[in-house]
Amino acid sequence: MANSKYEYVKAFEQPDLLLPNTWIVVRIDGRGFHKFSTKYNFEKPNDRRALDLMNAAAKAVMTELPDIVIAYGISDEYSFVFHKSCALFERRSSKLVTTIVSTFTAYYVHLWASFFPETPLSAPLPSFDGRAVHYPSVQNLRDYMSWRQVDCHINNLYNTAFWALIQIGGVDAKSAEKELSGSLAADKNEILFSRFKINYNNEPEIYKKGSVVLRDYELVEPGAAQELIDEDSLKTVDGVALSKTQEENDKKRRAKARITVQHVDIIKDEFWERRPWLLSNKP
Ligand code: DGT
Ligand code: MG
Ligand code: MG
Ligand code: MG
Ligand code: MG
Repeated sequence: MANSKYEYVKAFEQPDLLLPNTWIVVRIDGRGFHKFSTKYNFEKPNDRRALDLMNAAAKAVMTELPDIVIAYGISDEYSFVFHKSCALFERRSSKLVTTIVSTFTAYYVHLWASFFPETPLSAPLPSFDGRAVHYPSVQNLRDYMSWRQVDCHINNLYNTAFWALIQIGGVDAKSAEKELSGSLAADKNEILFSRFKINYNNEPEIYKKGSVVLRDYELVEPGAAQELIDEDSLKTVDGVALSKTQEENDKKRRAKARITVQHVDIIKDEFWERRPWLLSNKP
């Protein structure tokens, strides 16, 4: 069939393939959530409903996109990690980012009423921006994840101290800010403990560590040989083992796995050693 005379415009579309063989992180972030959190009276410094809603939306995204290996969320942001071998959408950056952003936003709005039953959403509705970054090595990827979790810790310690000074100490925001300026982590811990009897270590893990979303396979003991066998691969016909490709097994395993949200340390080696499939050469 003859092309229309208009079809040449397609040539204006620029390719935006992400580099092959690199880890892809798509990070989304709530637009203007400072204002949004005020409008909906989010509790300070942390609103459990808002975080649970973020986590539910992230779980939905991971369910719809089995290529995502792991996700990590704090505040109004979420990072979704694609394995370096991921071939989804031919690794087109805009297609990956826009799919994640719109799927996440759709679920955030759809699930809002389950988490905020008393406060219906009204315009302007929540929206999110997104970007894709690639990391060439496992070390770079882990440093990225560690960066986000350290950010979570630093912000949460500061915010916990800041709001304790205001809500319990009765000081105004300016004085609280002044008191905390230049303070070290130990100083903030001390203010919380000596002035407000708050032991920061006992604060909820979700606030201190953020939220890790992953597929829940059986944990492997650190240092143990990695042998993840799909039971179907052990099936036999007349005593002859049916060979299934590892890839098929992996796909099945991924689709079957329950997606869980955990509030754990992702900076130390232990998290990754116990879940070798996350960073293995085969996703
Ligand atoms: P942006 O991202 O440049 O469009 O602007 P914002 O306002 O979203 O700024 P951002 O993303 O740097 O900071 C997130 C804001 O969301 C921050 O002002 C605190 C607010 N927020 C997030 N989670 C909570 C929460 O659980 N409780 C409260 N009160 N505020 C929250
Ligand atoms: Mg921002
Ligand atoms: Mg934001
Ligand atoms: Mg943010
Ligand atoms: Mg289409």
